[in-house]
Amino acid sequence: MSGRLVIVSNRVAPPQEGYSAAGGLAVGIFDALNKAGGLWFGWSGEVGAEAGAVKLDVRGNITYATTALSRKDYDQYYRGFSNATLWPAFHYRHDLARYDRQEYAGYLRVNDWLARRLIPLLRPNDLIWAHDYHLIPFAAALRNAGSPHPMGFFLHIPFPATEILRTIPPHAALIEALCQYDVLGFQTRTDLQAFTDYIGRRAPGTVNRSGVVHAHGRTLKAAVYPIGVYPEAIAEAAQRYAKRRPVTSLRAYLQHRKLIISVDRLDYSKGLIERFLAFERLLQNAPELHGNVTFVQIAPPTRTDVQAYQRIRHTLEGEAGRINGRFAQLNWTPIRYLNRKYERNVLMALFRAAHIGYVTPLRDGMNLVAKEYVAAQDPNDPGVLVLSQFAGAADELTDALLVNPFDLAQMTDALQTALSMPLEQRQARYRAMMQPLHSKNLSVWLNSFLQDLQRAAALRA
Ligand code: ADQ
Repeated sequence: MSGRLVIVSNRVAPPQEGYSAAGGLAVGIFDALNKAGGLWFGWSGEVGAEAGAVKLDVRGNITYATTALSRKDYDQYYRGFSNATLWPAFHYRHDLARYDRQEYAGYLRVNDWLARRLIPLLRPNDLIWAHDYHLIPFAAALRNAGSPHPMGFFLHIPFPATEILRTIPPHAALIEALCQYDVLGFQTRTDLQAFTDYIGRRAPGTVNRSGVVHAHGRTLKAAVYPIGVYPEAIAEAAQRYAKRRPVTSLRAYLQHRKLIISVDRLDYSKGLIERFLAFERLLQNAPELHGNVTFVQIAPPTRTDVQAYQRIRHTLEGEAGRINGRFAQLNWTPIRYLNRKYERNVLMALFRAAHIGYVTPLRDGMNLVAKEYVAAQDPNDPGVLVLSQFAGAADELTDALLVNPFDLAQMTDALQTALSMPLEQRQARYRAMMQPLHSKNLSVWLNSFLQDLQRAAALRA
């Protein structure tokens, strides 16, 4: 790659957490930076102390540049506009979104402030790649601060339909700012289509068939780059960790029982309540399953200081308790609900031990758990993926049992079908799903985005 890669993301994954603790995105970024060498810039995760100073930490090929946020910046930029306005609205939950002018001002202010802190660290040939909804105005802020660099942006979450986007009061300014990037990446064709629709009807501007956007006096590229995983590495980790402690003790508990597994951040977009209720229906409809199937839901809490997250946590605790109270036996708990993180490799081994991967978000940019679950399976005796049609991953994993998470009866049916699916059909579905996992793996995502960013750089030069 010509030019150094500079990654900008809201949170910089701390190097001491290491590779094995990282989620899919962090794995991808590590990989890109490790190969090419580069800088990773963003918030350190600290609030208050020493806000303002940029801390540099050089590890091998990668320089981590991080800064703390002041309490006010955290409240307005992160907890406020990013996670209480943009996140719900972009996930089609504008009923949960609130808008506060001061928070939006804080969001713009922090983007400006971060841009001014990055400027002294930049070199002339750098390529800048910003990630996610926290940083929509970051390119505009960098350009105002004098940066001539090529800049790309990848949106990890869905891009909402125009009428939903319009419920965010500063939508026009946000999209004008987004057009300051040179390359825009989306997870799915649906997201790109929604963006194209907004540009055509509201910007106004055009997006042609090759994804060339003309809007707000600029020419840029918009395209679909579905994020992937490294399927071989996942399969290898899933086997290697099969004999580790949490996996063996779960197996010992299961004995003959079938395992249904779900792993998510505790978030209202992930459809956990609907999932619990569909499992309850399964137990209600099929008494022969009592004592013979266990549903493990792993869901570490996130954004615990945002009200909507406190509410969903409370509701889920209530529902898990109620359903368990209704069906449990002395030696069997139907739902095992765990609010904690696990080491990545342990998760992969748990996926391999599960007969069903139960992944039913109400809306999700991609959902890497769905891909990880498939990649972790034993090819000779694979489990079945039950997948929401509203996860980006459903575009590629069409051989999953696709469900509408708003249709509880359909989800219950899918669980029942999955539990009794014959081996040959499971194998055929597994093989079909592995194809896109290989052909669109994580390095394809990285390389295709970076190639387009380099092309944009050549055009700017
Ligand atoms: P997330 O909403 O965080 O990501 P997801 O794609 O499922 O959702 O990625 C989560 C990652 O964290 C996975 O790699 C998973 O294994 C890991 N993880 C989840 N729970 C864990 C736990 N308890 N312990 C340890 N690891 C855990 C956002 C978007 C998604 C998009 C990704 C990547 O919301 O739609 O797919 O970015 O673009």
